[in-house]
Amino acid sequence: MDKKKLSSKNLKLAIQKEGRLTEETLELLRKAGLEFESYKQKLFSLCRNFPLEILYVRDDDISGYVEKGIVDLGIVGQNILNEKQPKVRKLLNLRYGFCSLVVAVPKESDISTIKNLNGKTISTSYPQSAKRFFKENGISADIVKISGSVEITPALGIAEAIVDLTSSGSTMALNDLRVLTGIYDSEAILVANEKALTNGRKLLVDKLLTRFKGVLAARSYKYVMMNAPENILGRLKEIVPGLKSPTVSPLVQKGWISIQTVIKEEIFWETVEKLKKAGAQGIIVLPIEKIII
Ligand code: PRT
Ligand code: ZN
Repeated sequence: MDKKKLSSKNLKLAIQKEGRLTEETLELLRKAGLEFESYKQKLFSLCRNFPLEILYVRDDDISGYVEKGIVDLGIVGQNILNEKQPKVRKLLNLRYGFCSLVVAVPKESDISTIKNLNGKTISTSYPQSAKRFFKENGISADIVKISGSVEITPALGIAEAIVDLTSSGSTMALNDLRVLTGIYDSEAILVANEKALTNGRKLLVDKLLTRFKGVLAARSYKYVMMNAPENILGRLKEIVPGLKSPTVSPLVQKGWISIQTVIKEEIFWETVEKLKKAGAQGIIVLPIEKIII
């Protein structure tokens, strides 16, 4: 790495170089208005319009770098935090990289509850998480650490069950495995070094955090415009209270108004149906670029 280019004044953020978190992490950074070059061979990037250096590393190394203060910030899966338990500060859930750590067994296995795993061999890349889970459930199992392809170990006769991450569930299905129970859910998290939050960098961290929150908030809302007869305004306000309250303006047509508001993505369709039923017309929906709260 070219040390001369790295400045101690800049904030440093470690992200996954190449993997399941990379694409959405880069998208988040770009949507937060950060300008930088990134291509696969790069080890780090300097932002042109923010005092930030982005370091591209393996996901397993991110929490350690943040804990040791090699970088101020990192974006890493909650699964890694649960497994390694680093002393870092969680700043923000980023709402991507969703997956779950689960216990799975071969489909034909007669194991039907986790209690049946007593005395059995379980392979995993998450030994600490697995050990904790089985201990909490009073089960004594032999945990074998495997660094990759955990899903094939039951077929190879190495283990009777596995503890592994799953998202779509297709890997489990392809390997004739069935999920017995979930251990925890995970998503990408922005974490910070404890000291980065107390020294002069705090201001920069806060600035970046506000930008990320703005991107996330915008993603979870839609901007909606509609026309409606004036006399149903009260009912519409109940259906869409908006961030504070909806913007209402009169239309040229007497007795009609135009309403502008925001609707939460997760309740979007049911809200639009309610609006139509109440008498709203010409409903226009727009994506929101950012919301600064
Ligand atoms: O090279 P590097 O060490 O950086 O990458 P890696 O290969 O160790 O990690 P990577 O890219 O696989 O995952 C990075 C992070 O993405 C993880 O730490 C999780 O936080 C998150 N994530 C989200 C996942 C998954 N979804 C996921 N499905 N990580 C791994 N998987 C695995 C899963 O274990 C299974 O083997 O993907 C496989 C396919 O899953 P299905 O259920 O979609 O078939
Ligand atoms: Zn990894």
